[in-house]
Order: sequence, then structure tokens, then C-alpha cells
Amino acid sequence: MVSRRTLLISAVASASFARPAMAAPVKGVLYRNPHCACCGAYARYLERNGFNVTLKSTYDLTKVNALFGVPEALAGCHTMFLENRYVVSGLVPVAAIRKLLKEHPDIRGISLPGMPPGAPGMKGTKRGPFVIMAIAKDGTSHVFATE
Ligand SMILES: [Cu+2]
Repeated sequence: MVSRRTLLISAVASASFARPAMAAPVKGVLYRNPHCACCGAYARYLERNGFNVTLKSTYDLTKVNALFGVPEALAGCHTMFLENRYVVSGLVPVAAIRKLLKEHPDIRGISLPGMPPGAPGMKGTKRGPFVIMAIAKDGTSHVFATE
């Protein structure tokens, strides 16, 4: 149950920020090979989680990744440009994307390389933790989140 106090706090919070508490959905432009099925399923997964995803088909993901600075080793089967700010490559779970938007690190983006079974958009059972990598601006990478 939502208390009056909570309502009051959220009213105050939304009044004191330029961006209202009920922000517009997170926007992403997702570049994918039209023949890859998991990317479409992944886009629907994001939509179900309140994202607004525009799909763009391309046969040259290598070029897209080069443009966004995603190193080859970290490239997923598709690459998304999120909020005109971050790249998200591969089947990254929403929790990691929310962490990225919340913490707002000064990095290029994040990636879940490969197409691990059980990842959003993929069939199968998860076999081990998903290791989501951060892509730094200098092209190096480090672990961003595990889940
Ligand atoms: Cu795919």
C-alpha cells in the first residue's frame, strides 16, 4: 500500500527535478541482422520491460560496431544505441541496463558477448553467470556486472 507520506515524498521529488519521476520510456535504436531471431525476441523483451526500441536491419554490423566503438571481441549479435548515449551490445539483461542508466558511468557502453543460453531472447537454460562487460572509452573492458 502506498502511504500518504510516500505520495508526498514522490510529489516533492518530482517537483524538484527537471526530469519528472514518471520519465519517458528509455529509448534504444537496435541494429541487427534481419536473419537473427534472438535479436527480435530481445527487442520484445526490452519492450515488455518498458523500453521503447526501434529496430534497424543491417547486414553490416561490423560497421555499426566500429562506428560505436564496440571491440570485435565484445560484439554481440546486435548492437543498440541507448538514449543517444550508451552502446549496449548483445543480450544484456535489463537489470544491467538499469544499473548503467542509474550509475551513469563515463564509459562507452556495456556488452554481453556471445549468445549464452537462457539470456533474454535466447532459448535454453542458463548454464552459468552472465558476465556483462563495460567498454571503456579507450576501448579496454572490465566486468560491469554479473548475474
Ligand atoms: Cu540475435
